[in-house]
Amino acid sequence: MKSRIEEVKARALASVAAADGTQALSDVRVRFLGKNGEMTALMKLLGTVSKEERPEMGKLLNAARVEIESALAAAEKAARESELAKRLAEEEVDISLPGKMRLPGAAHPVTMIREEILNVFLGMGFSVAEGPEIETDLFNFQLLNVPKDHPARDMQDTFYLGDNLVLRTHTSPMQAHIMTTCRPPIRVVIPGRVYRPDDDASHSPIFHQIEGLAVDKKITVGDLTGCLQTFAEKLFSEDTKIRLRPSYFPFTEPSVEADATCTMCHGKGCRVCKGTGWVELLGAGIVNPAVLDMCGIDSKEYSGFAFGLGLERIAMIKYGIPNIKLFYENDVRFLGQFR
Ligand code: FA5
Repeated sequence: MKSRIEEVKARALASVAAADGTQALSDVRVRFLGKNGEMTALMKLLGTVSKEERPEMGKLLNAARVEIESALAAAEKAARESELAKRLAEEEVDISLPGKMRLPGAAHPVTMIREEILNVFLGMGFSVAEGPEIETDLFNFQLLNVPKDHPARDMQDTFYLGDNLVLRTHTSPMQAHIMTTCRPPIRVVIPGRVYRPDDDASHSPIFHQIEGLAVDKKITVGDLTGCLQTFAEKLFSEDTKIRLRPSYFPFTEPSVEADATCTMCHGKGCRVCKGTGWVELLGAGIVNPAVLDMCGIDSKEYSGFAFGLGLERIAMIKYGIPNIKLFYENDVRFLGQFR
């Protein structure tokens, strides 16, 4: 029995010494000290030893167990420490490296200017409506006093989706939608995306407009002028002035182009306004009585004004942006300036 104990102890200590890492040591622990381990088996054999020898063998067995246990504990501690040191070395963090920056998102400048403009008109008692980007020829042209084959169609030629459907060239068809479905008094602004076969530094094939429409009894050019003057003061600055120049749109009579004093030089003349002191703001006019009647509103009782502005153009004026393409390239160096 004594030699068995010595032999098992020697193998256990050799296995502890040879074990490489905490997992291997755990296996050694199970093999020698576990419930079915070799030392436990020897304990069970103690019953077969003679009464005289038993106390000595018991002592020997306990001493061997303590020795194996303490060798295991020391080896496990050393293995844990070396594994931790290895992990720390492998996972070393270089705190001098620059962090990964997450740039916060922000609204696109066209969205920002749209919200700003809509808020100005909401403050003046207008409500907001939206409508379809695919329009019938009837709403995009005919109800706006542009019959088929009329030369005025050349002003806004467009992308046709068949004989009768077009990508809307302006937000003005919404005038006809609203006047055929709502009764005066009407005060509404309509933002939306529009399409034209244009392409240069200040014209894009897809751009955004806001339409304005007011219909009531006794609406005059004075109401239109007052509304646009207030709009320009609120959007740009208190000292902004507007002026109206005669123009032509088939759906308004009279028609005007509204200019505002240049936001860069405040009317003195600079590069942005090409030395004139004025920048073109929008198209507008008194709703043509023929349009009111076609939409079912009695032109003898009611009159109205309407206007249409290009959002990109207004943003270009307000922020001094030289090229419309900058809005669509999604270059964060450009977009980040508006945050
Ligand atoms: C119209 O679209 C009329 N519907 C406006 C109107 C509404 C007049 C109601 C009377 C009553 P115009 O084609 O001028 O008008 O366009 C209006 C604005 O859209 C222009 O002042 C300009 O700022 C902008 N715009 C026109 N074409 C483009 C384009 N291709 N790219 C960017 N902006 C454009």
